[in-house]
Amino acid sequence: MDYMKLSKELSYALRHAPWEYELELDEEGWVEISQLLVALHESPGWRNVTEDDLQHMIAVSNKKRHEINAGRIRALYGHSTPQKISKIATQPPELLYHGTPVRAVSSIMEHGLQPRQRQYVHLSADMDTARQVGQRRDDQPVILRVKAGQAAREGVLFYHGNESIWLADVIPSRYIEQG
Ligand code: HQG
Repeated sequence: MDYMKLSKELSYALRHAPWEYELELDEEGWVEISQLLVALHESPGWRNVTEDDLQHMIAVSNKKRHEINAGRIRALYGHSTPQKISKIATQPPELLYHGTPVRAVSSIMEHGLQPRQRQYVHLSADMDTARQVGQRRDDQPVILRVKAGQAAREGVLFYHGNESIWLADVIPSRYIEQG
């Protein structure tokens, strides 16, 4: 089985278009695995997918994008569905990072970091992760430093995604540094 392809399909279903699979995310983004499997089994490529395959897909992935608990599965970040996934705000580390294409920097320094198509702004816990995120769009991305601790103390909300990804609401540019 192509577990990377399965992971992409699940990210699409659980982050962006659950209705295409006749699924409804609960407030925290969970769906019943049994319901997800019914939907997947309708498509010829995924007729034989089992819960064990979903566990294996998570285990072999280079990023922790999904989690399973008590017969349910959800995406940990990345959502663009109209109803915002509810998260518990948490104090972040003092510094977080954001990798972005050169062409986006002037707009970010003017308007702050915005969620754009997603529900939350995505930040990286370390520069390496930020570089990888930025390289999806630019070979030589800019790594911005976000004064997350200070922003949180002054009222910006941050949420834990996984061990290397944090989420936030709009981050005003006064908390963002270049270079
Ligand atoms: C940019 C992937 C202009 C922002 C990654 C980014 C991540 C602005 C783009 C996760 C802006 C949005 C999310 C502003 C933000 N003006 N551009 N004011 N504010 N932007 O894909 O953070 O592999 O929605 O810099 O690894 O790139 O799918 O966010 O370039 O963790 O699991 O607008 O998605 O994870 O792009 O990536 P995205 P992102 P997966």
